[in-house]
Parts: sequence; C-alpha cells; structure tokens
Amino acid sequence: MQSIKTICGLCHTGCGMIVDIEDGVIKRFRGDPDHPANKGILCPKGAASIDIVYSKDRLNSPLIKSKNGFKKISWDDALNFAADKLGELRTKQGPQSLIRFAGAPVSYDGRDSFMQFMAAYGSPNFAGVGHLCHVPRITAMKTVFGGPPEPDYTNTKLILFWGTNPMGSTRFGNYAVEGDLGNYRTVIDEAKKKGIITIAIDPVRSETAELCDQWIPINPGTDLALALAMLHVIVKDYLYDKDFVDNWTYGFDDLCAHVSDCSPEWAASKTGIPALTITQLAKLYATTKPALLRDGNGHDMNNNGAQTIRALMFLIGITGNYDVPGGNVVFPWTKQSFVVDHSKVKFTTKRIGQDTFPLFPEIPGPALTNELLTNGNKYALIVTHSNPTLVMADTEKVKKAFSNASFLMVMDMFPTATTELADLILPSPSLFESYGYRAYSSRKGGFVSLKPKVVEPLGESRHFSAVEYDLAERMGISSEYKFRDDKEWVNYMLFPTGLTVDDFNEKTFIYTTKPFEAKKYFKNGFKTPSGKMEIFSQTLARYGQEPLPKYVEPRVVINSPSGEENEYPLMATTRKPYEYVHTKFRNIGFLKKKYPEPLVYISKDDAEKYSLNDKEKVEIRSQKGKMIAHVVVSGKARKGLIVVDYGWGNPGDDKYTSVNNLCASDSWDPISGGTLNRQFKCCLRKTQ
Ligand SMILES: Nc1nc2c(c(=O)[nH]1)N[C@H]1C(S)=C(S)[C@@H](COP(=O)(O)OP(=O)(O)OC[C@H]3O[C@@H](n4cnc5c(=O)[nH]c(N)nc54)[C@H](O)[C@@H]3O)O[C@H]1N2
Ligand SMILES: Nc1nc2c(c(=O)[nH]1)N[C@H]1C(S)=C(S)[C@@H](COP(=O)(O)OP(=O)(O)OC[C@H]3O[C@@H](n4cnc5c(=O)[nH]c(N)nc54)[C@H](O)[C@@H]3O)O[C@H]1N2
Ligand code: SF4
Ligand SMILES: [Mo]
Repeated sequence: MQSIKTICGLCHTGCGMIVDIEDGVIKRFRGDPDHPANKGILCPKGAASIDIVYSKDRLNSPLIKSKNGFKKISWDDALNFAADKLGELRTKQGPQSLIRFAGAPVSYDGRDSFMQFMAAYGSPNFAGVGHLCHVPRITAMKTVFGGPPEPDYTNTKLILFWGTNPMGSTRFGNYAVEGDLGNYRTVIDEAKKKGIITIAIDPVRSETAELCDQWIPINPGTDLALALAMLHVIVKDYLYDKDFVDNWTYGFDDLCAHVSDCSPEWAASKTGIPALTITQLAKLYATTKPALLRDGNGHDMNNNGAQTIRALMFLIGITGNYDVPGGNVVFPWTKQSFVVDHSKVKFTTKRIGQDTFPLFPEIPGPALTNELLTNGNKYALIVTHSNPTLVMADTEKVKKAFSNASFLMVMDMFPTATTELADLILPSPSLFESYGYRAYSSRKGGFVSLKPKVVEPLGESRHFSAVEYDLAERMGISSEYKFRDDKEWVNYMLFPTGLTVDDFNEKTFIYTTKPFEAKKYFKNGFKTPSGKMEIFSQTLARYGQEPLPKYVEPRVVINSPSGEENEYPLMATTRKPYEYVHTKFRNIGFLKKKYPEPLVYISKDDAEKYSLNDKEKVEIRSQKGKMIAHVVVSGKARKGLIVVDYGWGNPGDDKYTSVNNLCASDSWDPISGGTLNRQFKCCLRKTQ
C-alpha cells in the first residue's frame, strides 16, 4: 500500500487528502491532518471520491452524435471531426466564432481548460458561470478597493455573514485562515466560545444562520436598502473612522448626501427587518473592532448585486476594518503565470455583449443566450467543466440557445443534461488522474499545493491540456502553445514562483510569499483611479453606470396579462445542499443515500395554509416551468418564502429536474448580467 498526498478539487476549499493506493488502484481517501485548508477532515463529497473515480457511469471514450443516439469513435476521428468543424467555421465566420464556456473554477483545470486554444484561435468570446458566481462581487470590489478583500477570522471580534452559508458551502471567504477556530466545520462554534459575536443576514435560516448568535431574516434582493440604512446610521452618529475617511476615501461627502434619506425606517419597509434591528446592527458593527464581513454567493444572482456589494465594501472601509487584522484584508497570494493575459493579448473583435457589459470580464449569461438564439449558427461552443443547461436561469431557453450553435463540443467526466445536446463529447479524467495544483491565501503567506497524478487516466479519458494541444496541432494553430500536457501546464503556471512539480516530492504545500502585512495602502495606495477607496466610482461613472449605489426593487418579472401573479402567491429561493456541488454526482450511491431527492422547505404557516405535510411530494410551478420536490416543514423557510433545492436534472436523476427551470432570465444586473436564479414566484400542488 502506497500513500500519496494530494488535494480535493470538488469545491474551492481545496482540502488536503491522503490517497492509499494498491497495485495502481485507489483504495481509500483520508483527510490530511497537516493541510491548513481542512486540518484532517473531509466533507461527504470528498469522502465519496473513490465512488466518483470508479463510477460505472463515467464517460470512457469520445462520443459523436448520430441519428441513432451517441456513437463511440476514436480520439483520432473525434479530433479530426472537431478540427474540420472549427476550421471551417473560422474560415467562414472569423475567429470570434468560437465560444468557450467554463464552469466554476473550483479546480484550476476548469479555470484554464481551452484558454490557450481560444488565444490561438483568436477568439475573445470567453463565457461561463461567472455572472452567477463571485465575479459580480469581484467586479464591484475592484471599483471600490481596486481588488477583493478577504475576511480575517483569526483576530476578529464580530463576524457578519451576509448572503453566505459557509456551513453548507465550506466557503468562508478565504483559504485556510481559520487560525485557532479549528476547521471549516467548527469555526462558528469556536468563535462563539471565544466570545466573538456571530450574525447571519439571510432570507433563509440556513445552517449558518442557525448556529449564529443572531439571524437577521431579510427579504430576498433587498440587501442594498439595509446597507444604505446602516451607512445612514454610521454617518449620522459619527461612528466612522475619521482618519481613514479623511485620508483614504474618495466621495465620502457624496455618500453622506446619498444616504441622508435612507433611514432605518425606510429600509425596514423594503427589507422586512425592524428599524430598531437595523440601527442596532449598524452600531454594533461600527463599534465592535475589529469586525469582519463575509459576503457571499447570495448577492451574485440578483438584479442589483454588484451595487449591493459596493455598499457592503463601504461599510468595511469607513468603519476602519479594511486591511486590519480581524477585519477584511488582502492576504498574500501566489504569483502565477497567465494562460491568456487579457491585458496583453489583442483580439481583433470585441467579445459578445462587451458594449453592454464593459466592466464584466466575460460574456454574461443573458448576452450569450440572446446572441445564440439569434445568431447561433455563426458560433461553435466548447463547454468544459460545466453544465450550463442546468445551472443557468431558464433551462428551456438555455437549451434552445446551446442547441442553436453550429457545433457543440462538451468535455466532461459524466453524461449530463449538456452533453445530451452535444455534437461531440470528450471524456475527461478525474482530478486524481492528472497533475494539477491550487493556490491559497493565508495569514502566514500565500502557498500552493500540488495535485499529483495518483493513478493513470481511466478508460480513454484525456486531460484538457493534451486534448486542446492535439486539436490545435491538427488545425495548425499550436505554435504559441506554452504547455502540451498536465505536467507542463502546472510547471508553466508555477513558473513565477520558481517551483516545479518535482519540488513538491512528499510536501503537501509550499509557502511562496511573505506573511500578511496590514494596511498595505499606506505604501501602495489603492488600485483605483483616485488611488483611494472609491465611494463615488469614477470607473462606473465613465461607463454610464450609477457612481453611487442606488436601491432598486427586486424585479421578479411576472408577465401577467390576466393578473396571473395571483396564481403564484409564494416567493421561492434556491439552496445548495451540503452533500453535493451544483449538479454533480447525484449518481454516486454514497451521496444519493445521504440525500436522495430534492427537498422544498416550507414554513409551518404555509404548510397549514396549503395542507401539506412532511415528505409529501409537490409540484412547484412558476411561470417558466415546474419541478417536483419533497416537502420538509421547517424553520429554514418563512411565511411566504419557500426554499427549493438546486442541482438535479441530469440524465439518471429520475423525474427530478433543475430548479432553474423555474427561474427567469429576463431580468439581470446591469453591471454583471447576473440573473435571478434565487428568486421566483410560484405555487405548490400535491402530486403522486
Ligand atoms: N456543498 C456545496 N458547497 C459548495 C458549492 C455547492 O454547490 N455545494 N458550490 C461552491 C461554489 S461554486 C460557491 S460560489 C460557493 C458559494 O458559497 P456561499 O457564498 O456560502 O453561498 P451559498 O452557499 O450559495 O449561500 C448563500 C446564502 O445566501 C442566501 N441568500 C439568497 N438570497 C439572498 C439575498 O437576497 N440576500 C441575502 N442576504 N442572502 C441571500 C442563501 O439563502 C444562502 O444561505 O459554495 C461552494 N461550495
Ligand atoms: N438556481 C441556482 N443556480 C445556480 C446556483 C444556485 O445556487 N442556484 N449556483 C451558481 C453557481 S455559484 C455556480 S458556480 C454555477 C455552477 O455551474 P457549473 O460549474 O457549470 O456546475 P457543475 O454542476 O459543478 O458542473 C460542472 C461539470 O463539470 C464536470 N466535471 C467535474 N470534474 C471534471 C473534470 O475534471 N473535467 C471535466 N471536463 N469536467 C468535470 C461535472 O461532471 C459537471 O457536469 O451554478 C450557478 N447556478
Ligand atoms: S468537496 Fe469537500 S473535501 Fe472536497 S475540497 Fe470541498 S470541502 Fe474539501
Ligand atoms: Mo459558484
């Protein structure tokens, strides 16, 4: 038996793992007690890795669509077919005719796959799930601080979880910096033992909200009203850090005028939070030093998410919690190479939707689907590490849009709702069958972990790096390639650190930077046009966006010619179960047993109102579509707001469909294109 240290790449946490191998076969996965990200524990997803690797459902060979369903073909034929299709389209339509669609970059494989190929092909059309995940927040943070700050749990006195559920997502907002708060399962309990105040602002009584000292329920999509009212109180009562405000902010006077009418009473009517609670929260957050604010994915899928995050950043800045220990800080980060350096590579055309979303670094979902619906035949799509048809709002529309492309190639490990639409499916190895790596931030310094190849790729699966190089060679566009296989990829990416794969040997992780230093802005200023924290954003003003965050009502659109709205009396939000990551692995027995079917959490009031009981099966219907789920009468939900599980809908998920069937995509954030995947109006009906 041989034991090899590696990392899990199923979510952003990047836990350290020990893999026991016998005769080239994985026998067991264990948490690595030495790894700072998890300190020895594994969540159910990580623990299911062995079943994932050896699942009988894995794609084993390239498949081509034929009249009689998918047919096995050789790699040679598959890549020749793809090269012909892509070459022909490039000649006819130009280099912008290729769109790469990538999923959440939970492993860097997903982040970097087919990036070089895009540059070689000459296409600026990078798309993905960024508009639903994190990038709206990063885009907003850049306009305020020049970059994203991370929460520093180690020395804090107050933790404000705002739109995040780390007890379900294991996403505490940084990497491996829980310090003396244990691991990602114990942070909140340990914080409470140390007298650190913990508060959660969430429409749902999430696993996180349940553990915190205080849960502040909020109406979905109204967080900006709360933030503006908190700023109102802090300004009015002079609770801000005068020194920081005087020396390091741009537009503070504009802010004072902007929030003068945003009283707690005004916000109470929008958010559903009593004015007194808002006042108390503002005072507590501003006077408990240091305090950290952990934002989350609850803000991304919203029609004013980017501006909301800006107001949250103002709270951090003006209370003196920016880049101070225990506040929101900029941790050191490992310098890595760029696969495509967008500041240097000059594409000959703009990306789709660039004029509408100039500040967003990729094509947001609504711009992509609209273009494909109108001009799909002009494009080829490469989908990698993603399942867009189930994760984007309005499943039917997305399916139609993706089916419109003149060529759809999908790389995945498993058959999915998206591979079902493909012209060509290419099988990928699991994370344990190739080299990879991950960078982490921490107080002690930025560090990197290697993900060594633990076993050879199963079936005929091939790593993206080798596939895209082979394809580029066949098309005669491979001359600029910087790496041609997984090992070369990791070495190339780590080049700025001076490390190579061979330097890791038995080491789990290697620090690559100096430890965290506070208040770096004293030396460097902020990377914004004014060099200060920008409350009044010159960047947004230049691009015709609101320079100060203006509250807009959440816009759940019901096209209601006949007053149909009454048909959909309930508001719904969607939830990620702890046992799964997005749409992945519902076919894995170990996880299926733990969490067999999608649940809908309903308050006692609504259960009584609609005569529903625990475990009953209901059909949930919105104006867009319907799905089936099983009732849980639960304090997670509130009167009028139900909570629906997200992530089903792949082939093999029986009758269960995606909750995004029910979400509309005709309302979005003007900066990021984020859609309302967490808000829809619906009704319930018992079913068999
Ligand atoms: N188990 C599991 N873990 C995961 C993932 C997974 O799918 N499953 N996905 C990974 C990925 S890609 C990501 S991005 C992270 C996300 O991790 P987090 O940032 O923690 O986000 P979520 O887990 O989606 O939790 C968001 C919370 O925001 C709440 N919320 C919804 N709407 C609103 C609103 O309008 N206002 C406020 N204040 N709150 C709102 C939700 O009810 C929910 O409790 O998780 C990662 N980890
Ligand atoms: N309603 C609603 N919608 C949401 C969310 C929500 O909370 N509610 N969350 C949003 C968020 S935060 C995100 S990030 C997106 C997620 O969007 P995606 O990242 O597209 O979601 P996944 O289901 O994780 O899809 C990843 C796909 O990659 C495949 N895969 C896994 N490992 C490998 C590999 O090594 N190689 C290859 N080639 N493929 C692999 C998996 O089988 C899976 O099909 O969804 C968003 N959509
Ligand atoms: S899926 Fe679980 S084990 Fe894997 S990185 Fe995320 S938290 Fe860690
Ligand atoms: Mo995400």
